[in-house]
Parts: sequence; structure tokens; C-alpha cells
Amino acid sequence: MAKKLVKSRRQFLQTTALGSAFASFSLPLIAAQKAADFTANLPESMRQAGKPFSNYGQPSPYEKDIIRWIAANQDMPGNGVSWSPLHELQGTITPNGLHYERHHNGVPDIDPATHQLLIDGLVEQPLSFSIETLKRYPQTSRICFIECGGNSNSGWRNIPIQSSAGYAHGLVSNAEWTGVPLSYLLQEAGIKPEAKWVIAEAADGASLNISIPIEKLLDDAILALYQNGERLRPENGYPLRLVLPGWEGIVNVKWLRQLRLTDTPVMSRDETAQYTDLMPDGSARQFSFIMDAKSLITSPSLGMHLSDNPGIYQVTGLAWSGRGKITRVEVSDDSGESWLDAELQEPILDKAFTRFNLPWQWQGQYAVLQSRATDDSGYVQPSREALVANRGTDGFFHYNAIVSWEVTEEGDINHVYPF
Ligand SMILES: Nc1nc2c(c(=O)[nH]1)N[C@H]1C(S)=C(S)[C@@H](COP(=O)(O)O)O[C@H]1N2
Ligand SMILES: [Mo]
Repeated sequence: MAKKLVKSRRQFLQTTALGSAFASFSLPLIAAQKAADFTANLPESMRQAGKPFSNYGQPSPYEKDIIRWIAANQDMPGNGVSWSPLHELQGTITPNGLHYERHHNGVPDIDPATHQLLIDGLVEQPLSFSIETLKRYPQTSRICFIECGGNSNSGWRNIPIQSSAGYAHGLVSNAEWTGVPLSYLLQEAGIKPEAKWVIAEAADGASLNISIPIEKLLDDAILALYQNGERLRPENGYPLRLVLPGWEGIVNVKWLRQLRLTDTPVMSRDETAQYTDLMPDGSARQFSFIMDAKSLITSPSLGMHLSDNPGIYQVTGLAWSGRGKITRVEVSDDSGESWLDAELQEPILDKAFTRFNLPWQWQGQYAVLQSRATDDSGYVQPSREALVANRGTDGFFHYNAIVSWEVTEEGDINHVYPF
């Protein structure tokens, strides 16, 4: 406790020096409703017997508006995305029902009793595994994010899109994945020396296939059976998916049915026509697997309104990096003129969401709130200006620039490009 006070005090002093509005924690300043008539009217719920038990719990009906926002492709049934409502969530774990979705061909209905995984190609001995067999191998758990390479792609547009934080940047979610380390199975099959790539193939509609360098699969790939403690949700790959921590969504193949070891990539649609980056010189960048560091203020953010109650607000958000751990998140309220370090909430995990927090004084002044993440490789999240200078404006994938929320004097929040 004493330690915390000292820390807050230092932040307060730093705040004064910068003349900025970031405040120390001083809870009594946050106006709460007076409790004078607390006992006068006991709530209705205390005078009734509650509802009975349920076999599988659901969120409160009062939370019915906390949903994934769906953008389905009208011309191609089963193709589209649904965004995770990051602006409505707290902590770092995405509940299974709100994990973002990206399907190229809808969600297949797969019976785990008959599903098989085949490992073949450049192996000593092709092997096939049922789900029951896989469950007999030692399993490991890993909390990590999965992010679509197309997440935040509206950032490439010339005009800032006015969508909520999650509905512009929520093609990323963070879960605890549990399953069998893939290295066990590859070693059991026996890797031939020529094998450099693995073509992962799925059991959905157009049997999505994608090439993955074998080193990554031997390093930390998981054949996931469980998601946040329960079996995978159908939309996230039931009964079996590949999880490649820190690597872009497309290589995290859902409904996995085959891994074929080869000496060259297969050059499939999703690694040539899609998920590549057109660069300013006209060349295309391919196989940009690692997701660069990124951060996002989830509150206050677009769609929220501040003016009813000026005073202290908690600036909070998420940061993550495909290269490793988040080491620092800085927050600015003046379009990046000055920055203060936010508190990083424990646990700070490798290739996983890290939550940051910083108390902020808002007394009706105009402000532009931004967050900037740094990871343990030393990589610093770029400004939009810097990203565009490096990558041009013809890109579509892999957008990770700083996001700016303008707070008006009325307390409305808009998305802006400050430069
Ligand atoms: N079989 C299969 N795997 C797939 C996809 C798919 O459409 N089919 N989409 C990929 C893409 S582009 C992403 S971003 C992630 C999305 O995973 P999620 O739906 O569990 O969030 O899965 C990847 N794996
Ligand atoms: Mo994706």
C-alpha cells in the first residue's frame, strides 16, 4: 500500500512538471452518488427467490448490447468478419463468445469423433491422429493474442473512420489456448532434412491452405483443443486449431486437418493475393508473419461521452506485440507533444494483451488522447505519419499506427488524424 502511494505521488509531481492533466489516484475526487437513502428502498431482488440453476451460464440480460459486430460479405456467404467489442471489455482475456471471428467459408460442423489430423509430406512416417489420441499427449497452456493481418485496415483510408475502438481495431482477441505442442508430433513423424515449410490445410468449405516456416512450428506452435478452459468454440476452430503465438491470424488455421511438410511454400491465394503488402515502390511484401507492436485506448474512446461529470477519468487500453513483451506504454493528451508512462497491469505476458492505465483530469478542455507501445525488442509503435511515410497509402494489411481520440470541450469523442 505504502509503495503505491509513493508511486502515485511521483506521477503527480511529474504531472505538475509537464503541466499536463494526468493525475495521481485520488479516489474521493471521483463523484459517486451520495448514499444517504441507501437503506430506505431495498431493491426488488432482495424480496424474491432468484432464478434456478442453469446448465451453462449466459451473460446478464442487461449486458445484451455487448456484442461482436458483424460485417459479412453479401456476395460470398460465409465470408466476413465479426469484431470483438474491445471498448466494452476490461482485463485482458477475451470471453469466448466475444472472440473476434474471421471466416473465409463460414463455420463448418465437425464431429470430433471422426475428425483426423494427417501429418505427411517430407516425413519419415506419415501419421494420423484422432482427437481422442491427441488428448493423450501432454498438453500446454499459453495466453496469447491472435490478430488478423487486416485488423485496423480502415487506418489506411484518407478520412478517419468514426467507428468504436473495438469495431475498428477488434480483429484481435486474447485467450488461453491449451493443447499439444506441435513439435512433439512433428518429431514423432520424423522430419526429413529437406523439409523447410509446412502446408496447413483446413476442413472448411474451400479447404483453406497456407504455408508456414517449419522453425515456427517447432518453436511454440500449439495444436489447440481448449480455449479459456473449455473446448474450442466452433467459430474459433472446433475441434482443432493451430495457434502460432504472435503471428498473423491467417496462419492460425482453424478446423485443421492436414500438415504437409515441403521444401517450398505452396503460394496459395491467402499468401499471394491476400495478406501481402503493396509497398510504395510497387513491390509486394510477402510472409510478414509477425504482428508489430500496437496499442489502443479503449476508454475513453469514440462513442463515449464525458461532459456530465468532469474530473478524473481512467485512461485505459490494451497493448500487444508479436515480438515479445510490452515494456512501456506512453499516453499523451496533447496530440503527442508530451507523453507520460502509463501503469502496466500485471501479468505482462509474451505475445499477449497487456492492459495499461493512467488517471486523467478532464475539466472540459480540448484534448487528443493517444497511446504508444514499446516492446522488449525495442520496437516503438509508429505515428500514422511515420507508418504512411514508410509504407505509402496503397496498403491494406498490417496497420499498427498510433490511434488518436479527440475529446471536444463538450466531452464528445471523435477519431482524428492529428497531422
Ligand atoms: N480454416 C480456416 N482457418 C482460418 C480462417 C478461415 O477462414 N478458415 N481464417 C483465418 C484468419 S484470416 C484469421 S484472422 C483467423 C481468425 O481466427 P478467429 O476466427 O478464431 O478469430 O483464423 C484464420 N484461420
Ligand atoms: Mo485474418
